[in-house]
Amino acid sequence: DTTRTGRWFFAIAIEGPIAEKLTELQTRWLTTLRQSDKVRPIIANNLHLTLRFLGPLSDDELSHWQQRSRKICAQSFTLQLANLGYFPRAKTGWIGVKPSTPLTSLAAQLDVSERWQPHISLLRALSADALPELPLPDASWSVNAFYLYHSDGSGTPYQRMQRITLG
Ligand code: 2AM
Repeated sequence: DTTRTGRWFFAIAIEGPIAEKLTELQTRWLTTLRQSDKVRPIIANNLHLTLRFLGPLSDDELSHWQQRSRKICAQSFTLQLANLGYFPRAKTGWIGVKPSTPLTSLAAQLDVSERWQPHISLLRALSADALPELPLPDASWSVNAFYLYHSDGSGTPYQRMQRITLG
C-alpha cells in the first residue's frame, strides 16, 4: 500500500525564474562555507514552501485531506523573498518570505500550527554559526496554486499528486 509510506505535505512549488535565482543563491551560499563537502543543496525541481506537513497517511487520511483541500477558498496572492535563516536542529539553511495575510489565511485553512515559519529550504546538512552576508534576490511573484506533494524518501524529485488552484 504505497499511500502509507513516505511523506505527504501541502506546499507551494517554486519554479521558473524564482527557482533559478534560488539555485544561484545556493551556489553563492556554498562558496561562503569553509567546509561545504557534506552540505546538500536541494535540487531545483524540489524547491518548495511547505504549507502543512502531513507525514505518512493511510488511504482514509489521504482522501480526507484531498477532500479538504478541494474546499479551500483562497485568492491568488503575491509572495516576496525575505531574509536568510537557519534551523539548527534540522541543519537546514533557508530563505524566508515576507509575512502576508493571504499566505497566513491559506495556511490557517490547512490547520497549520502557531509555530509555522514559512520558508524555502535551500541547503541540508548545513552546520552554521552565522548566516552569510549575501546579496539576496529581490523577487516577488504571483502564486496561483499549491500542491499536495508526496516524497518517497529516496531524494528523487517530489511527486505532485494534486493541484489546488487559487481563485
Ligand atoms: P523543511 O523544508 O524545513 O525541511 C517535506 O519533508 C517537507 O515538509 C519539507 O519542506 C520539510 O521542511 C517539511 N516538514 C515539516 N515538518 C516536517 C517533519 N516533522 N518531518 C519532515 N519534514 C517536515
